[in-house]
Amino acid sequence: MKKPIYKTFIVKRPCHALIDGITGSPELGKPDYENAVKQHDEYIKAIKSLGIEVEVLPSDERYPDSCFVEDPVIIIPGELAIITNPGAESRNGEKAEMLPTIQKFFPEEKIKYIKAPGYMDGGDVMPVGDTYYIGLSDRTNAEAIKQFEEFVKPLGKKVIAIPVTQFLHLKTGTTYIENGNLLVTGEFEQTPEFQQFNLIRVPKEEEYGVNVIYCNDNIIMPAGYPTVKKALESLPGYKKILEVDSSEYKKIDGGLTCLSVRF
Ligand code: CIR
Repeated sequence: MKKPIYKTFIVKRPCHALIDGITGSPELGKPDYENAVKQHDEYIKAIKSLGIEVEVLPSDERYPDSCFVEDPVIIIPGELAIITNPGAESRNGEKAEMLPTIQKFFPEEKIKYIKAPGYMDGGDVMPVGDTYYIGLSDRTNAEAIKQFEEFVKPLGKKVIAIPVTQFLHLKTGTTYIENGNLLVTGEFEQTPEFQQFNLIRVPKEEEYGVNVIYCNDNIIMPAGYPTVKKALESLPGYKKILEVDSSEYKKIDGGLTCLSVRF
């Protein structure tokens, strides 16, 4: 299976309102804004150290969760950009703010739009070669998956819907790191469609560590997940495993993939 080659990541600076981002884990407390900015700086530094161009968008106080740029757009590299229709009301306006940036990279005929009653977050979309696994979650519905399939089928891509019940998004509980390796935790350890992969099972106490970024034979993972780190280090085929502290984002259910659009 051909591996993707990444050249550009889009990120967006966290805003002060980030402390009021949507969260399913209020017991972790509110994010510390200053520290979140510092962690974002480190995130950008790690990406740049891999030779990737980073397009850094300014913060937007109107949208507390807008640094999670993965959700309002999905890029099918070299083919299309799909502007999603984010499933959380307070985030839906982020799609219009993302559009001018996407228009810098794609002509209008290559930009598609998920439309109501379809709604989708990019955090639910996991590409594996020409197959797109898409989480059927609180943020992504069957109608949106149908629209997505209509956009990508003519390009020879396949879409498989995966029910998500324990996590915010599909990629909150599983990420694909190429070479047939899939990190999984919770319900995704049992998902029939995933049994064909080399499953790297992440224990419950380290479940946040399942969300890692694959980038050109390197991996960026959250700091503080030793079992995940050890498992990744034992796999052949990876050059660097970089750790980035994303603890402030964890407090509002954001992982490392959520903080960038990669293509
Ligand atoms: C939200 O609930 O929408 C944000 N607090 C977290 C979004 C995380 N995004 C992602 O997993 N792709």
